[in-house]
Amino acid sequence: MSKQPNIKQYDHPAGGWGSVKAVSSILLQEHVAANGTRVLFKQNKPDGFACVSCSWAKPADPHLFEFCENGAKATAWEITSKRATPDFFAHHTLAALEAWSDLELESQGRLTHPMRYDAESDRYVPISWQQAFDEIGEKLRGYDPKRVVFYASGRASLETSYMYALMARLYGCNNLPDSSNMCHESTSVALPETIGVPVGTVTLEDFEHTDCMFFFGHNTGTNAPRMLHPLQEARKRNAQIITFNPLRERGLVSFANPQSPKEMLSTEQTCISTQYHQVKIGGDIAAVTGICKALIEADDKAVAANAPRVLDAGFIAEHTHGFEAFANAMRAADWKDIELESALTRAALEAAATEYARAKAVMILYGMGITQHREGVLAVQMLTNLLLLGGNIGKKGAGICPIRGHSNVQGQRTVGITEKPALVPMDKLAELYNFEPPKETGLTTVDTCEAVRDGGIDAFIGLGGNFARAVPDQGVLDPAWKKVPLTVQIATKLNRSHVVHGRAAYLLPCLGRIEVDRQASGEQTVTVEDSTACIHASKGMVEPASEHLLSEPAIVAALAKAILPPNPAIDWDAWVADYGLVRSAIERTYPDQFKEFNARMTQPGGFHRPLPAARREWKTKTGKANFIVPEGFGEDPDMQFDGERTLRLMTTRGDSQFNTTVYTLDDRFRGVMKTRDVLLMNKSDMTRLGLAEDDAVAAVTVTDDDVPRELGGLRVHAYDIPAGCVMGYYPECNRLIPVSHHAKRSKVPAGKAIPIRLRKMAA
Ligand SMILES: Nc1nc2c(c(=O)[nH]1)N[C@H]1C(S)=C(S)[C@@H](COP(=O)(O)OP(=O)(O)OC[C@H]3O[C@@H](n4cnc5c(=O)[nH]c(N)nc54)[C@H](O)[C@@H]3O)O[C@H]1N2
Ligand SMILES: Nc1nc2c(c(=O)[nH]1)N[C@H]1C(S)=C(S)[C@@H](COP(=O)(O)OP(=O)(O)OC[C@H]3O[C@@H](n4cnc5c(=O)[nH]c(N)nc54)[C@H](O)[C@@H]3O)O[C@H]1N2
Ligand SMILES: [Mo]
Repeated sequence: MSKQPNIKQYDHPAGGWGSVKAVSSILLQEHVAANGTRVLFKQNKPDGFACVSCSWAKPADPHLFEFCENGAKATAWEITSKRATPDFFAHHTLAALEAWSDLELESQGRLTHPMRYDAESDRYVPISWQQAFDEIGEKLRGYDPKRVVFYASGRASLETSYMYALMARLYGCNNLPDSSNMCHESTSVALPETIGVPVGTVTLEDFEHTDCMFFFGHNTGTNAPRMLHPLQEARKRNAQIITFNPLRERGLVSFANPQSPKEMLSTEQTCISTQYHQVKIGGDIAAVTGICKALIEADDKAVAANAPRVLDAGFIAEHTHGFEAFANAMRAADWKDIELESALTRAALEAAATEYARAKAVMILYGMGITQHREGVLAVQMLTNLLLLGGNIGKKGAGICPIRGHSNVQGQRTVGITEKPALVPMDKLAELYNFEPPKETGLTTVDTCEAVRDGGIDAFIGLGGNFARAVPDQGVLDPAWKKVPLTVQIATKLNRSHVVHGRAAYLLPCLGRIEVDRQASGEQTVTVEDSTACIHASKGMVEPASEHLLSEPAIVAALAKAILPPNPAIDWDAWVADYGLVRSAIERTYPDQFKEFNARMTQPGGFHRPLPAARREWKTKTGKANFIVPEGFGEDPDMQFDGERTLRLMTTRGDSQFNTTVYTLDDRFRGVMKTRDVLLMNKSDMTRLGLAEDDAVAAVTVTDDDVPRELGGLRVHAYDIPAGCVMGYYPECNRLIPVSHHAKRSKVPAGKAIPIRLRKMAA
């Protein structure tokens, strides 16, 4: 085996020529070069389609190319000319396909026909749509609704999502887990308690007014690259950007705008972060404690000296609850502990506090580095604590900005995809559709994993996504899926969740969002909600990948008709014929949020849902914005085995993937090329553990249950990362995460701090 290390630091800016090259090569790889460029012009435009990649905001006055390198990759991936036809399935048993990699499975291209699993030949075979719906309907009508799960990945439109959630509730359950359960659920639990809304308060306009941004645990250059434009503009106004991340992510270090001829033809690049703090994995609660402590103690001194206040005392008095208890906890925190837990110095944290105090308007932005921890909920609440000290919620240029994942994950929640009945206007549904909605809390993603493991479900329906691959503990769960009586997957491309299937299994191929959706009333438009709570219209423009595809609303309506008795209050066929009628139903269900939905959806920049917190109205139990007192620094209870051989593993995305969809093996910005089977670690840990560059190791999870969890064939490389921390790739490392290792209360799998040990393997 080669001993050549293939990890080389990438010194170029994010964006730049590397980005242009990556866009043209993916268009070629998917055989869509000519069509691809025409399509990219319409991406994220008011009269075009909403990008199928991330959920970042879409401006009212878009750039000529309002897409990024990774958005272009996602588009090329969907409009690919490759096809996974019945002929392909005739040639491969599922036992054989199980050995294929994620990249190989999805590389077969778009699914073209509805298929049913044939146990005798161990293959998927074509079936007519009608027969598929009849058979699925017959089975589901016989099951206990409480044992049926309706999963949603965050991509399907507001229209589809509303219909899907309604179908599940009419059927009789709230088992509506979604990708948000693995993602920003920590946000959805944390923010209602502190500021009374489940979503962020920042809008695109705030970027023009902020003078300081704190960035926690998000790899922006890779996962929301269009955000680099407002960041770059803010930097040009000399706004400060203060980043907390164990890795020096390229996009947060420097950026050259690939759409600016001037920057492309010169070596001009913008330095993005003005302070970069390489916090230890899971050290954010300690780091924010340090910043809050510095601010509160500086304010104490100002009060004593009768000098101008450091904190916004007026805001704290009028708008918040719990300040004194919080301030006392911060005063009592010991710098030694803060430094140890965060791996940052007191001086570094005081420097961050100084910028906070100097700024008139501060924003905090964050991603999975905050939410996917055992203490993810508390970590989010520490961020709101910090904002409240300076009155940085509900004013221009300030606020909290959870950077969402999937392009409509936030919107799915807005229209009812949730396991929590309290978040849904059940009385309204009861009144509109004349039924008794189920009251019991449904299954989350983690609950679903446990139920699959323990034989607790009869059927799993997946509206997109790749559940089996995205969740933890594959070693335990993969064999358990085979005992589930029925799995149904609505999808565009072949993935592991189709190969790891139930006893009866159906694969229902659907239109993607970029494709023209023709129904009885003509070509249809759908809508999505972005990370800043703006709703946008999206209209497909390329010909469908196959004449046999159905749209997602059509599939959901057909399933609903197959499993439910007729309901005079719902005409599913009329909804499919004209999605405007579904939007009217959404408006009737949520009249405040979706006023004049059909008229406003095409407004450039989208229309903004009203958020009370943004107006300093606090819909919390105390009627104020709440400070939350941390009990400690959020020590991970699963790191109790923290001996010197135990390391913290974070699983992250590379630059060339969308979640479980891997486009190529390269992670250009981190300089990891042609492989994902690596662990990046601190040189001192390697020396301490007797490991040399490119050594082969197995990672072994450290837990106290008796399930062995191990992943071999990984190569270690020295990297600029704090001691004790290791980076590996998602989804390859998912089998190392025990299902039980999830955030308290929000149940988000704690994929950012997995306790592991390394075992050296023969090379
Ligand atoms: N191109 C592309 N875009 C995407 C996606 C994609 O896969 N590809 N996925 C979409 C989805 S669903 C989501 S949720 C988002 C995800 O976007 P991100 O939130 O950026 O997700 P990750 O790739 O998991 O990266 C986590 C980041 O947090 C850092 N980190 C890890 N642990 C810690 C910690 O303890 N503290 C701090 N401060 N930082 C930490 C990591 O170094 C990394 O920079 O992106 C969305 N957009
Ligand atoms: N270890 C670890 N695990 C993680 C994470 C992590 O950071 N670390 N991140 C978590 C996060 S944040 C998320 S959001 C989840 C993601 O979990 P999922 O959302 O379940 O997974 P995806 O990989 O986004 O799903 C990809 C599949 O969606 C299907 N698809 C694509 N477009 C469409 C469409 O338009 N319609 C339909 N019906 N199907 C479509 C394709 O078949 C494709 O194979 O993973 C989570 N798991
Ligand atoms: Mo996500």
